[in-house]
Amino acid sequence: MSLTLYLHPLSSYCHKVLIALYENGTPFETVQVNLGDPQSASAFKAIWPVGKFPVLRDGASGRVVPESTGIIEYLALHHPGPVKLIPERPEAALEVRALDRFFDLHVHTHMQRIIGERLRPAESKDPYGLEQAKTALSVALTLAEKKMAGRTWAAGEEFSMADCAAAPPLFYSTSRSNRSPVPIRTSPPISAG
Ligand SMILES: N[C@@H](CCC(=O)N[C@@H](CS)C(=O)NCC(=O)O)C(=O)O
Repeated sequence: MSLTLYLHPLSSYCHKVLIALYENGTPFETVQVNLGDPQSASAFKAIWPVGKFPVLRDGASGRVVPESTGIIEYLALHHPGPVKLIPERPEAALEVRALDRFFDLHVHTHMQRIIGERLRPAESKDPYGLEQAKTALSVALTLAEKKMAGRTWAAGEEFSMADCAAAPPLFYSTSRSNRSPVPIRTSPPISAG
């Protein structure tokens, strides 16, 4: 098996890459990273000193690919499957890449910030930063709602990397069942999962 994904099972950015792998039935194995365990953390940082997952290692090429978008681009190029994660038509590819950036930077980032606030120790809470993140997330969700209205998938009629980027933060932002930390609302409200 040439592909190894370094991940944590609760990591939403890892979910983004897992969606791409599963969608194409791409064979891979996993290494679970536990940053709380010094041995696991240092083994992982020897591969990717930044210490953020997911990271993909391709045993066939010896290549280490960090960053969820970079990993999906790498998979699309070197391990393509029946589902085109990046469309061939340049204009369609542009839309997919633009939405991938949108969901990472304007939805995922704020969702992480809001969930991260729950994990902070009481003496390190940042209510001002939390409010800023909630507002920014609400703006982004309203935009996403408008952009995706009438589309089957995030970027149009085909599944793509944009859906891999959209699904994890939308799930964590809107799911009641996982006790979303804040009731984020768009106008009109998007349906909660
Ligand atoms: N831009 C990165 C973000 C990755 C990221 O934020 N990963 C989180 C988990 S979802 C992480 O590694 N957190 C551990 C830490 O920051 O110590 C990507 O797209 O892969």
